[in-house]
Amino acid sequence: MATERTLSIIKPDATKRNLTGKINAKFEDAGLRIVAQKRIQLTPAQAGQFYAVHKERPFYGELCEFMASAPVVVQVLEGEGAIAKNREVMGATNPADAAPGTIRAEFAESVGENSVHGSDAPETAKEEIAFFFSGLELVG
Ligand code: FUP
Repeated sequence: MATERTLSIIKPDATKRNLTGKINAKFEDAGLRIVAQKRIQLTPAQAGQFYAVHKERPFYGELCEFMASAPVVVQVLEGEGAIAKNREVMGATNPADAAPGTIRAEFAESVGENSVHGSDAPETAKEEIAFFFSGLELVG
């Protein structure tokens, strides 16, 4: 399988509870390398732009407010099949359905406040990485 890069976000519910290190350990234990990382505060408008694909969904407003409610850690994870591997490590969107040992099973508070985001396909990974990082910030 090819080496891939994927965009990950540690969300406000997790940064507020000081879980960045515990979540990063899950990525590293799974063989994903954190090749870029920064802690930033999004505005609701920036969160809305990032999640534009969901703008017709009933939870969109709440999702944008939540993503801007505290700092997030945005990161690029690299590894063999990194996109699918990261989604395995994250677990299902709703923590009630997430497999034991996954980030969402262990840390997520609800379907809305679910601790992490991960790109879902190669094309979205490319777009989402470019949304947050310049080429100069990706040192491998
Ligand atoms: P995921 O790819 O697992 O992050 O899930 P989705 O792309 O389906 O959803 C993106 C985000 O929208 C979720 F992380 C949280 C939010 N969401 C809700 O708040 N309620 C829902 O019913 C579904 C998603």
